[in-house]
Amino acid sequence: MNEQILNQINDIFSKKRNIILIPHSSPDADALGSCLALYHFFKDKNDVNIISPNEYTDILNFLPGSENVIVYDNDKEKSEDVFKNADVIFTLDFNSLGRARNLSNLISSSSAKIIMIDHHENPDNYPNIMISDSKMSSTCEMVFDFINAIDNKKIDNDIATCLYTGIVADTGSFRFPSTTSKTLKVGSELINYGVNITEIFEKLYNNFQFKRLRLLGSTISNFKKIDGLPVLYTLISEEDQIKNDFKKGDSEGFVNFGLSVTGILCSVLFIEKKDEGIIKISFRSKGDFKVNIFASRYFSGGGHEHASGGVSKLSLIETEEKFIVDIKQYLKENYE
Ligand SMILES: [Mn+2]
Repeated sequence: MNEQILNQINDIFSKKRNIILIPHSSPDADALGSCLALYHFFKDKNDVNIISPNEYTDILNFLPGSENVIVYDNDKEKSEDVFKNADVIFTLDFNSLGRARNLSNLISSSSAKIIMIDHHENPDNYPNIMISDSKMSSTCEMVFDFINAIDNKKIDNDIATCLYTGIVADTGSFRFPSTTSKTLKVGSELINYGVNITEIFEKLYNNFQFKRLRLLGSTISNFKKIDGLPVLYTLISEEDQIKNDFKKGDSEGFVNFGLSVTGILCSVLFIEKKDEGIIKISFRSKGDFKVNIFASRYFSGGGHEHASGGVSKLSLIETEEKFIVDIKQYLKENYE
């Protein structure tokens, strides 16, 4: 954070503020961890609310303070009241208002100062203060720097637990290429605040229902290879979801299994969402294979070079057929 931004921030928080912290829709550990860390940081001297656009996986309920999160979909009236008094809005772990879904109008029509902290590429120009760095491992790593720049004595066990969880989740436990020596240093400092790393690992990764394991089994059996391409893909139909009591977040990480196969550089997961009339798509890749350009060109999506999302309004089978044609075309144009 440069000095000019730090001065602006210090100026804003020189008096008591009504603050709203907003993660992207269906928040993950990084988005919610960032919100909750800032919640603990600001709550002594300010009025702070966290509003999530929609529900999220109950796996994250172990994060300290999560009982205070307002879910807009479940509590519209309260959320709108909170917006009326807001002085400052943080948008965390996203950089285009569309990612806040049904909250985007409330954000853009608010007179509050908007502060973005985010690590995705190509940020939109909506905030008053933009703290954006796509080289960062996670928004939580950026929030660590943000808090330290303002008050380096303020991090406590609650803040450290939220930040550590977000960093672990976004870096695949310090494995992904976005992990730098500084990321590990931040992790190490957070452990010094008493973070229980084994407990966080257990809560995040060993905390599922039996049916989720069955769903993982069928998702792995469904993986298909496209002849001659370093690509695997798999599908989760509506039927698979009903059979296995699918809950939000259950398919988190499934797509990564495709990349465990020798020679595979890209793995794709299609999830049928009949209620929304769409197929949700997750793209993962490694090495030179950049998946964000493919996701945006063919499936109205985007994200990071190695981790992107997209959508299709076709049926599951039509989406699969379209994908096979598109990925062949894309590889021919870009990698031959
Ligand atoms: Mn993130």
